[in-house]
Amino acid sequence: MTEDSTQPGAGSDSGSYPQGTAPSGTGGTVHPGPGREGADDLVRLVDHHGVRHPNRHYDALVADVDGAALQKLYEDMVVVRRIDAEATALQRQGELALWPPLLGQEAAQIGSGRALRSDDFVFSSYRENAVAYCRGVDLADILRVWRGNASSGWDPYTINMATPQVIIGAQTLHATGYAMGIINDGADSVAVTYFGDGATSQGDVNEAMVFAASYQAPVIFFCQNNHWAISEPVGLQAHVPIARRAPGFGIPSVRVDGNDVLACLAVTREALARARSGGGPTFIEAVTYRMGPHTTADDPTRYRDANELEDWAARDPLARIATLLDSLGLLGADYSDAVKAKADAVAAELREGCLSMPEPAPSDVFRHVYSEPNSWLERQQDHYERYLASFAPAPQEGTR
Ligand SMILES: Cc1ncc(C[n+]2csc(CCOP(=O)(O)OP(=O)(O)O)c2C)c(N)n1
Ligand SMILES: [Mg+2]
Repeated sequence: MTEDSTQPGAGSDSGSYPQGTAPSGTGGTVHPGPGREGADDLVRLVDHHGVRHPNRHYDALVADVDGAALQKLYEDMVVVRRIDAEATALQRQGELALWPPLLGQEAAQIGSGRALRSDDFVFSSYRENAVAYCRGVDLADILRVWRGNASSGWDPYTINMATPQVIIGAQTLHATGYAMGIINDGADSVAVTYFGDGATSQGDVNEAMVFAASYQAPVIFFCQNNHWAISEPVGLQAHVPIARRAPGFGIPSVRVDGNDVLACLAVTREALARARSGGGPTFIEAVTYRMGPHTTADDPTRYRDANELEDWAARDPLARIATLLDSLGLLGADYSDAVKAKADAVAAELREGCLSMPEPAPSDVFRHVYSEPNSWLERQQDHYERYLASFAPAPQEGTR
């Protein structure tokens, strides 16, 4: 695949949409911004050959990203890929019930996640484990739910990130409501909500955009278009690029190469600055690809072409930054060894945290339903405990 074929209007970026409706023209963005030829153009600062392209508008937003900062972004991506691989292995070994891999989406999540301030608040789906990493989550906490150990992984206020939402798109409403609260508080923090291409078909997401625009709420809608909603390709539900929908709600939008960590950082910083200064919401469509299965319970070979995966593997988000670092003389053996050692250490910590998680008592399931005592629930708990006790071995003759 040539670089040209990844440009909008050609190749598989546009191939996701039905023939004849490929991205083109200038109609997709309320504020196209200087440096972008048309509203549907992908913002891309580092191409998949690892070549850094100057950009009149977005360069200023990442001017502080020197070699060391680029190395840090690369390290983050290597580490979260390792976390993802380790969690997948834990699931395959029977230690987790399920795992939703993020393989291929590291740049979208690290680029956006590293743009945030600690007082911003994230509302995500189940796949944003790299964003949780950026927020400083305790590693074992990202596995707790998937191990069936707790109904929720962490206290949202410790890292200013709500626990993962599995009801598709619901978190966009939570983020918008939170952002309306930020206005009432007179604060300059921002709510950021992550969701997938499939989620944009949900009423919740559309309702959230209506409210966000009406109240000019400081919220970022960060859509990771990974091309699939389980087995449904994005082209089925989106006959034009998803980013084009937002201006219809009065929300400026931007399409970014979701496999370019630097571009994702730049567009998120721009959206954050807009929100902090009273400019309201922004919709970001990060065009990326889910290289793994939907979850470990899914088999994508049943519904997608192996060639598609091959095309996207050539645009791997980590490989392009590795190539860029190498061309800058910043991918030496010492640095590479240190990154690998860090990823191994994080993976070991994750595994240890998973295996050493205390098993909850079966009746703990009743503990966090209501904050106040509830007689109905107490009766159910009592019934359940007596039921469990019925499995206790009967006392043997002569042992009384
Ligand atoms: C309201 C609702 N409807 C359906 C589902 C079942 N479901 C789980 S994941 C998923 C696909 C979501 O696709 P997308 O939004 O693109 O996110 P991705 O999984 O690709 O990150 C669906 C339909 C659900 N969890 N919630
Ligand atoms: Mg998707």
